[in-house]
Amino acid sequence: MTTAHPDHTQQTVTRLRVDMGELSAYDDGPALNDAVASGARVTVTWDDGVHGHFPLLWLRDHCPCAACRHPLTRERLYLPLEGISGAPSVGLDDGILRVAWADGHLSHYDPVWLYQRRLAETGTQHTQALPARRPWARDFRPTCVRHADFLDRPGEREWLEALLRDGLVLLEDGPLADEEVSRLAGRIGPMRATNFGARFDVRSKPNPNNAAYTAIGLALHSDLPNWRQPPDIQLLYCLQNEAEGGESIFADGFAVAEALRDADPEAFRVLAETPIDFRFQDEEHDIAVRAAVIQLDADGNPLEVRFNNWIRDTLRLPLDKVEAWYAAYQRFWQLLHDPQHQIEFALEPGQMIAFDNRRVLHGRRAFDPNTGTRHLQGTYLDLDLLESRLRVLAR
Ligand SMILES: O=C(O)CCC(=O)C(=O)O
Ligand SMILES: [Fe+2]
Ligand SMILES: [Zn+2]
Repeated sequence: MTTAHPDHTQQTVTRLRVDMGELSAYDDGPALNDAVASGARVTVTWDDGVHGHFPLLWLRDHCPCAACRHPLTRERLYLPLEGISGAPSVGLDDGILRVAWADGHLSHYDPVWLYQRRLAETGTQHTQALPARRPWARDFRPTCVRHADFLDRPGEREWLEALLRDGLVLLEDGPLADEEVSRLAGRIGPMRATNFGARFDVRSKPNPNNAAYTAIGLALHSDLPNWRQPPDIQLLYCLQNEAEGGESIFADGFAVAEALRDADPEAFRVLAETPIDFRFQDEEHDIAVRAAVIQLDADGNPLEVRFNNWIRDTLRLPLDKVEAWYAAYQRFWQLLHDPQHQIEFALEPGQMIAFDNRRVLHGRRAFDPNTGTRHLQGTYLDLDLLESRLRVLAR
């Protein structure tokens, strides 16, 4: 056991950094005061009084030395297939945790890196600092970022954080330029292509293969729930909106699912536990999947809402389950379309709405194409690349 030198300040720790083999920055944090090995664990104490317990196996697996992590790719080379043989000697070198293993290998660990990764006794371990999802309150209004600000790192970061937190964010004052949506999407990552192409035009078309390409009203829905992996994020960039009608409508599917759970637990259970069929067919495609309307994660929280009445396929359920399913669907439909759960506004030319297609449902009022043109350009993005972009911007 070693105790850090009493005059060991936080500045010194910041200077004496072990390269833990990651590109992400670990901000300054407390210094290490103490490290003790006992049994199969090392217990460390930081100068804010917090203790951390690290199993020896875990520490060996996370050694950042050049033999254990590739110095260029920073990927792990160490393979944790062997146990730890013999008791290591543990101490602090200038405030850095040193573990000298019985087989002669030597490891050093940055105190702040360890602090951020200390292991809870039980329960879910939080991973990395991405904005937590926040259900829409009654007075929810979308964050709006100016196009010019989005082109700068802080504005793009604000946009990404709002999108991850609220599942919806607005951009305004953009140019009325063809393909601007593709240029904006390109900052985040490659566009996610579907059977409607990588980039699609939403306007009323002569031979539509999709309700969006007509002028009819679209009730709240998610796009492409007939895919095993529906697109994560949808971008809709407004180029023209002169027609009468065509206002956009949105609802937080997760918040409304929770409202359903409160109001009618049985309806919630039915929608969460009953897979149904979704299917899209045109001349070239027949894309179908069977999945529940509300999908839950391992903790029972909503993970995805699949909701799209016009591509819901034949309801194939056991006879005794049919009525209960319709009752549950009606209940969810009514709650979603209750004005207190919706926001509605007309997109202005130069505005772009972005939303989490697996959480937030979208729709539009009918419009009259004889009164003017309505033209949106849309695309999809993967959530992984949104999160990636935010981590890169936060470095
Ligand atoms: O026309 C709109 O506002 C939305 C159309 C739509 O639902 C879509 O493009 O996915
Ligand atoms: Fe849609
Ligand atoms: Zn090593």
